[in-house]
Amino acid sequence: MEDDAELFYRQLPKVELHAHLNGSVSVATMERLIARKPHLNIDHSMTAILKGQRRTLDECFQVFKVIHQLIDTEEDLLMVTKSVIREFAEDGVRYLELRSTPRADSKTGLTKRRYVESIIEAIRQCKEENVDTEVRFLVAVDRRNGAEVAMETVKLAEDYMLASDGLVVGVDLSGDPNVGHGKDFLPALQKARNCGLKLALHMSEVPSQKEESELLLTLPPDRIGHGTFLHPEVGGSQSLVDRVREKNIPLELCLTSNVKGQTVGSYQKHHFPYWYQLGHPCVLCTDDKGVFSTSLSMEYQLAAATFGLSREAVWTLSQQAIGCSFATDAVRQQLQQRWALLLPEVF
Ligand code: 6MZ
Repeated sequence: MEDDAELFYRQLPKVELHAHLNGSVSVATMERLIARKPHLNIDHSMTAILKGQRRTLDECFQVFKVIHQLIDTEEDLLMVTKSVIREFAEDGVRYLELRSTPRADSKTGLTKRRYVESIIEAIRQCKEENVDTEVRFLVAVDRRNGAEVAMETVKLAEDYMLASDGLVVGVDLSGDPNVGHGKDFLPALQKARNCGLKLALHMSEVPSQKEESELLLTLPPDRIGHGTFLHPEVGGSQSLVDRVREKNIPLELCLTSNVKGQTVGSYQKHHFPYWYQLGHPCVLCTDDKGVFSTSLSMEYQLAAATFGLSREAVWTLSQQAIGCSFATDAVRQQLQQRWALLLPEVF
């Protein structure tokens, strides 16, 4: 049974801006995938980190490898994307930006183009079926695949930005932060920016990325994923903080992901209050709701409980996220109106 607080957080209209598709697959959908591919001998403990459990970031990346084995056809992608969109909508997410790394698979005939098209098709089908959330797509560059693939990925994103009626809106830089260097991706990211794609970049997810973050800030990105080690108290620097603030670059903050992936010691030690108290735009996100066994309403509830936010403050936090999205002004306006209309239902 849902208690009053849970109901409030689920009904609260929310914006999700940092969700990796393959990390967002729920247990129920995972069951369907596992049943389709019994020969892989995969069980649930290999695809999700349950309550109370933690893994190193390295181990988290092993989990994605397992999930990728289960999702390797157009049919899988269509099914998974539709389920993820529906689950976010059921959790009260009214605007969703999904991101995913195009993969090809010679065994199943999956190509990177068909990968992107399957996701776009899923978004279209959800719209036709009146699933109550507006969805956009960011094409992800996996840093492990190097500069050349990054450039190809950006070209793909550019093609589909033009061919998707505005569904593809940007590019993400993600993948194991301990692999590769940001400088290798500057040309591709610059190209993305020049052709009108927005940039959502993982930055300072681990302590060793200080120099890389300085470099990426020259682009500058439109949003920063995590930014865990940007501020001086954790080994970042005041000049990094100053630059992020000057350019007013929103941060996508994923509490449970950071705690379970052990880049942050506990919820109390999360960098959310550092930035929030500065009045800097912060957007609560899930990162990988399937892998980290969370939901966006749970993330809001956790943030409120840990940092003592009132319901009004929580409302304002969720409303401010609209302005950090990559939606057009017209869509943002519609969302603002929806938020205002839904206000009396929540309080
Ligand atoms: C960096 C992450 C991530 O693209 O196959 N990904 N990259 N840091 C994180 N923090 C935990 N969580 C997920 O979704 C899975 C991929 O997203 C990126 C990784 O590249 C991972 O392989 P897609 O849909």
